Amino acid sequence: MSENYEEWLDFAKALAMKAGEMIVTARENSTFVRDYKMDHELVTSTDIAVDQYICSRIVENYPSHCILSEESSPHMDLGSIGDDVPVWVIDPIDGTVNFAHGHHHVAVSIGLYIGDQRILGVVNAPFLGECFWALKGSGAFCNGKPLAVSSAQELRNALVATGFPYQKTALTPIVERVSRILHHCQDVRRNGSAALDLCWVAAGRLDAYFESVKPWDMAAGALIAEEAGAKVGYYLSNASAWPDVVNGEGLLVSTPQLYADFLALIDVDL
Ligand code: 2AM
Ligand code: CA
Repeated sequence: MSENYEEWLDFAKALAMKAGEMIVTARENSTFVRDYKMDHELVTSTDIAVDQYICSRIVENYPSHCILSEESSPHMDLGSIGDDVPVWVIDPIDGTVNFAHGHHHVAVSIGLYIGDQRILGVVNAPFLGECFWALKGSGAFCNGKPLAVSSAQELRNALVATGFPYQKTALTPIVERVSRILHHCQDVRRNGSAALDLCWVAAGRLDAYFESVKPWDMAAGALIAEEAGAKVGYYLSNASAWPDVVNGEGLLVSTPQLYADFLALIDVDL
């Protein structure tokens, strides 16, 4: 393991903690304003402020690294980046709808990959007082305690999370899959933060999670789930424009025991 990895992880944890404080303060003082990206996707002034804080600190400390960020560089051409260049993948607020509505399921997500390897992930949930992290090959943790996926063996006992896109035209096949899950599994949760759904699979609080999400929603959480023993794969085989290491399209993450059965349940032509 590169000795830089530990240093980068500590740096990412410090950023995520400070960003978490900014988020809590903004909501306590109601000092944020709402706006809409592409007409329908909620973004607040706190998303932008936290993004600026995180990105400026990365540029300051690691000027040779690249940044893919939901708010400031979502169209970064990842194909042109060398295989040995560290790429930070940032979602300043994952769960913006929850943030704006006064819910607690909100997280800062910071991932880092090099080439085709996920190196580290930090997901801090400031209202819940939980900071999740993982380093490739070293396990996954929540507030310092090691994480492990659940031992659920059967679909009928599985608690499953998913999410619904802002794009209403994409809803029908998801609703059909949710209906199949409701018939065969214990229940469904829609918590509103993909990063936290992945961490909750890692913590054994959820048994499976599936959704189509963007790189910044999953870069950190996918490693955290993987390091806790989850299987990370796909229920859709659509060609993606994103490199595999940050491809969240048709993402399926579950305990290894449930993966094949769960995939068979939702892998239907819709
Ligand atoms: P965001 O808060 O950064 O926008 C949950 O389904 C995940 O998808 C979240 O990580 C959220 O990220 C994003 N998302 C996409 N569509 C959403 C919607 N309609 N409501 C809430 N979150 C949505
Ligand atoms: Ca976001």
